[in-house]
Amino acid sequence: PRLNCVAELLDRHVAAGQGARPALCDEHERWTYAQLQQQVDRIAHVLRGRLGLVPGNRVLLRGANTPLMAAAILAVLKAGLIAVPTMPLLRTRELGTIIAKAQVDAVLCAASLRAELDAVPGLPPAVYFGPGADDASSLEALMAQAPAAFEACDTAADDVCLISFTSGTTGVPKGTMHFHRDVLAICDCFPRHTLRTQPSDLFIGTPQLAFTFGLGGLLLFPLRVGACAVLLEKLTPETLLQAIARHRATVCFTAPTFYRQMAPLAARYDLSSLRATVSAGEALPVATRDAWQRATGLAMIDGIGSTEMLHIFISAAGADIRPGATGKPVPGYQACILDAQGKPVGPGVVGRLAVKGPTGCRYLADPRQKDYVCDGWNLTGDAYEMDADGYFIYRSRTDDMIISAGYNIAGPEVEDALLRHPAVAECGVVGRDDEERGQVVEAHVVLRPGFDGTPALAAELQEFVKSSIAPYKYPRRVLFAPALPRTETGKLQRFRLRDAGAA
Ligand code: 3SK
Repeated sequence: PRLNCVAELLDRHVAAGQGARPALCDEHERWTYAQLQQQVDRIAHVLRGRLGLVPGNRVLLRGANTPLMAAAILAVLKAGLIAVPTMPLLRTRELGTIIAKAQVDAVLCAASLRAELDAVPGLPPAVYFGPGADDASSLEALMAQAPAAFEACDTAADDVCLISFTSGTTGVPKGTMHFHRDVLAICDCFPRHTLRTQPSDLFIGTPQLAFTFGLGGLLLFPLRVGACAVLLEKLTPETLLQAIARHRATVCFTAPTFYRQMAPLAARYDLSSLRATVSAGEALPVATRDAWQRATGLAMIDGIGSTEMLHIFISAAGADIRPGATGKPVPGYQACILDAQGKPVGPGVVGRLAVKGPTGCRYLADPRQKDYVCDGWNLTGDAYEMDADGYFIYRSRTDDMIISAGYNIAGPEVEDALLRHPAVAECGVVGRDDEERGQVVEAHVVLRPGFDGTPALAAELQEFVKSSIAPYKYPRRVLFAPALPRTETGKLQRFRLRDAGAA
C-alpha cells in the first residue's frame, strides 16, 4: 500500500480542521499544526526543488532539539527522501563514516554544529540553518522563497524513510533502516497502549531527535494524537525541572541518570502537571525508580527499546508496574528468552532476549544482519529473565555478564546495590580478568560532593554491597572516577571502563 507517514502524522490533523492546535514549541515560539505544516512544506520544496533531490535520496540531518530541526526531519520524510539523523556531538571522523556508509546525497545542518561537518572530505551539498547561518544561503532564506504547500510524496508503506545509527556502546555503530509504516507502528504500540497518549498531553524531555528514543517521544508520539511537544536544547536536570513546571508538561521522557539527578531537586518545583515519566535508553535501577517515586509520587514507566526496533517494545505502566521488572511485551510485540543454542527457556532462567513485532532489525549493508535476526526474531544484546507471571527482568547486556569463580553476576545488580549508598552518585560495574577467579567484579564509582575516594570508603562500599545482595557479588576492585564514559545517548560505555580499569 501507498503510505507517507508525515501525511498521517501532520497533514491529517490540518485537513481535519485541527490546524490551530499547538504542535511544537521552544522557549521563544510556538507553532500550530498549520504553521508546522507550512515550515515542513517549504523545506520539502527546498530539498526537492532547490537541491534537486529525488525520492530515495538520503539527507543527513544534524541539529539539537529545536522546532526547525523537527520540521527538517519531517520534510525529508514528506518529500520521499531518507533521513539520516546524527547526534550533535559526533566528530568529523564519525560523521565521515556515516556519510560514506549511508551514501548521503545532501546535508541539513545547524550552523552552530558545522565545524566538525565542514571538515569531512568530499562533503555532499550542505545547507545550514539556525543562529550563525549565512543570511542569503541559509535554509531559512531558501524557505522564504519556497511555496508554502507541498503534496506528500506518494511513497510505499515499505519504502525506507529513516536510517538511524546505533550509539556504539561497543564502539562500532550500525545503520538501521526503517520504513514509513514502522514510524506509524511505533506510535500505535507503546504510546497508545502503555503511555495512553492524549491530545491534551504536552511532551518534554532530553533525548535528542537524532536518537529514536527522542524522535518517538518528543516528535512522533505527540503528533500522532494531535498533542504538543516542547523542544529544548542543552537541558540539565535543574533546567528540565524548571521547564516542566513552566510549560506544565504532562509527559517526560529521559534516561535513568537524569531522573537520579532530578530526584533530590524535585521538591523545589511544581511538577503537579506531570502524569507520566518514561525512563529508557538504559536499565533503570530500582534505587532510581524508588528515589523518583519518593520525590514526586510518580511511578516511573520503564521501557526497553532499541535503535533496531525503533522504539520501546517491553514496558509497563500503572498497576502493571512491578519494581525490578521492565514489564511485559508492549501490545503488538512478542518476546522470549533464548539459551545459548537459541532454544526458548522457561521462567527463572537468564538468557538472551529475543523480540518480534511490527518493526524490526534491518541493518544497512552489514553482514551482522544474520547474527541478529532469525525467523523474524530480533536477537538483542540483553540478558533477561522472565518470571512466572510473564514479566521480563533485565539482568545485563549479554556481553556484560560477569562470570567469577563459576558464579554469574549481573553488573547492573551490583550497580543498583552501590547506588543505595549515600556516597555514590554514579557507578558502572564490569568484569576484570583474573587468574584465580576467571573474572572479578570491578566497580567504577563517581562520588557525591563531599566524599573522598579513600581506601576506607572503598572497603565500606564493599561491605555495603555484601550486606545488601549475595556476598559473592561484591566488587573486589573499587575505582573512583570523576565521571563515567557514556555515549551521546546516555548509555554507559562499559568497554571503556574495562580499558580504564586495565590502565
Ligand atoms: O536504547 C534504547 O533503550 C531505546 C529506548 C527507546 C527507544 C529507542 C531506543 C534506542
